[in-house]
Amino acid sequence: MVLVQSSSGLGRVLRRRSGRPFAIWAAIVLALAASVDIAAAATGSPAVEAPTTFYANDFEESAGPEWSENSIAITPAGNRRFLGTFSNATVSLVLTGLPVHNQLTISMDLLVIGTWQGNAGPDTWQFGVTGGPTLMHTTFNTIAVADGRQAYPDAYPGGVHLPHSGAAEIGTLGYAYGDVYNLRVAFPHTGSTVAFNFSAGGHDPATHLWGIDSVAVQVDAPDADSDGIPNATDNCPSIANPDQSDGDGDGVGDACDNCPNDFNPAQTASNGTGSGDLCSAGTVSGFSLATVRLKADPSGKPNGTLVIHGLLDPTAMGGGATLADTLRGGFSIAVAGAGLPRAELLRFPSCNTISRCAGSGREVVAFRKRSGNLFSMTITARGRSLAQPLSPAAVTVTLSTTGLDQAARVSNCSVRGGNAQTVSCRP
Ligand SMILES: [Ca+2]
Ligand SMILES: [Ca+2]
Ligand SMILES: [Ca+2]
Ligand SMILES: [Ca+2]
Repeated sequence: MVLVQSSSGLGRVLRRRSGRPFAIWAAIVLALAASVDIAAAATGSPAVEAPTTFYANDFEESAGPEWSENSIAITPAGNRRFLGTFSNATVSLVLTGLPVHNQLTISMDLLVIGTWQGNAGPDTWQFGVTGGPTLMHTTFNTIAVADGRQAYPDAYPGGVHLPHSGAAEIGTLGYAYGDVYNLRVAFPHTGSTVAFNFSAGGHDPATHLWGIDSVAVQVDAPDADSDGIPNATDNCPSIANPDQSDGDGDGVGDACDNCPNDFNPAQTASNGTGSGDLCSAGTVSGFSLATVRLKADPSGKPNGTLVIHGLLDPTAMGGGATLADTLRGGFSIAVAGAGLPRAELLRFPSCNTISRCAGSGREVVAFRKRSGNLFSMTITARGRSLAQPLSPAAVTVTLSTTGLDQAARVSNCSVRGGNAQTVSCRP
């Protein structure tokens, strides 16, 4: 896998070694695009995502299995490597794993080689999406005879233009006749797979050849509220909020958050007021706390420990009849309070057993059935960044599952050890 900058063609051209899985290559392209966005955010400009280059190939190394044909030709002048040459063949490009999008843009350099006679042939060339739509169907004329005309840059039939009209290069490739056209077409598209086909028609294979170079496919993501942040990554997809501010860090932007000061990623609002249950008075909770203990590392290293003892009543929580139903799909725990350096977030993405589950970091949760439908829950999280001094007056723990937020609070906190090294809080 080699990424190179090219001074010609499409600007940013990504070169690909043969034999590497395409998905990995595409992922690196996407990661590269993401890093560009991060750089933009760091310099203070809005985190607007431009169309992302999903696929690019300049054929400097190989075509890859996404192409139905893999012959590489080299131009007599300039040693340009390109996919070709072809005459009457149909060449296809299949891309899979496209991210969420509503438009694709394909661009390429088309090399028209030999004695193409435009509308007089007609010497047609076309490309499109397999199964439709046709994106271009036109003719080219490489030999400037007096009455020669070509359809490009319009469609055939219909376009009547002088030979070479719209060409980026004329006669530069070292062939007796050969022009280069920079083609770029955007079209509506959704779905994770696309197949393109490229073909020419009615040609004498000895004198009418073509090839393509610097192929790139960009995905444009939908942005329903036009705030520059695509729906897929917008923390409030229906309200324009280009700053994406999220004061409580629950992943829901302030502009949409039904409890903007409380960590409640599930946005539960069962009381009919539109306000989230977590910040509404009188909401019944099936989650209560017995103790929360925090221990900082005296050296200041991220080696603190957090231990939470609580009680869960799945029936009262309303998330499901059983604990397994309630926690199916994973859950997260947020620990926050004035006097803590920052909110601590623990994630348990999959909990296939309700007896004991490991989290995504160094955290473990254990459940034990008590009476009726009541379960005790013990969470131990190590390697936390808890920095001294720890001096919370109260700690709020929010348990969030798919579609459910439940919070409990302990406000009776006592500090032990020098420099507030250990804190223990009870209700
Ligand atoms: Ca948006
Ligand atoms: Ca928005
Ligand atoms: Ca929020
Ligand atoms: Ca919130």
